[in-house]
Amino acid sequence: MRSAECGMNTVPSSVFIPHSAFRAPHSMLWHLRDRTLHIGPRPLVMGIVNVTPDSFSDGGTFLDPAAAVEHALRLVSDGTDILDIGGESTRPGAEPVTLDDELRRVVPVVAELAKRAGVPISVDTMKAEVARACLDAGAAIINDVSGFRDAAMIAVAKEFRAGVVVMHMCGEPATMQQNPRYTDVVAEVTDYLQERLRVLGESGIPPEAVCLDPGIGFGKSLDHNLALLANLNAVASLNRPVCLGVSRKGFIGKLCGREMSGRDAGSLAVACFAAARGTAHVLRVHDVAGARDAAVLLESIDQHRR
Ligand code: 8Y4
Repeated sequence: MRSAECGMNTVPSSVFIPHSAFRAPHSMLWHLRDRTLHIGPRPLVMGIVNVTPDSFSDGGTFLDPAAAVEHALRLVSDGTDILDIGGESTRPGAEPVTLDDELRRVVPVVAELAKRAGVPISVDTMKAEVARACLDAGAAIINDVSGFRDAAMIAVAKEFRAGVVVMHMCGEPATMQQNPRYTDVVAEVTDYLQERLRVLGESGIPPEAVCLDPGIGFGKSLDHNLALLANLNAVASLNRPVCLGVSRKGFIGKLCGREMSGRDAGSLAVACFAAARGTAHVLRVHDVAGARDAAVLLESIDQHRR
């Protein structure tokens, strides 16, 4: 079986914050073009809007732009802090989407929502041309699951001073789940994200624009996902907000024995675990209403901490 290509020889280099830190050591700022999001004790909710015909979630998938906009506005009324709009499925083995198709799907939805939603719009894309068109249409964040390894993507984000979500992925979407291997998944993911922060900084994207993401499910086995979740303080110790995407993913289905439609409770449990430890700050979810209630409750409890 082919192995996905992962760094195998990295040495742990980060100083970790304690497991028990409920509150972030200091409140963090995330610069997105003309806006600044304050990352405090309340985790931010990033609501998922898929504009794809083949997403493997049964919820939040709308090929019709009008339906996608309607769903997104529902997520806003449910209390989302950010909308994440995506037109390319990253499902293992999914057909790659052409540039024209992705532009046709995503840009009209982003343009409409940038005018009407009142929350920052994130675009889930690996293509610099899509990122540019969406930033022109008013998007504030580029969420690139390929981790800004394309210099053209970096240049676009820099030009617009966009916020960026930099995710770890081992390999490529088509093959990433074929026998992923690491020596120390936590150290390797953390070191990778630290290195991306350095490269982006040298390319003119300051750390204040960056949110980091361990890429749960992207070239990771069940044990890799659990090790990252249990030790996410390693990523949080890079002193940037951490985005966590676990919503309805396969490892929850595996452990709980649930189909896609029954995974929201488990998804929220995992997100709350990380948010309550202060190791996840942006929760990428399908069930916005649930995540928002959890975020409000976590913040209320934290305010009573002595
Ligand atoms: C059901 C629906 C089950 C969707 C699984 C999935 C992440 C991400 C994705 C993530 C960031 C997905 C675009 C995979 N996951 N972006 N995108 N972090 N930043 N699968 O974890 O949602 S797509």
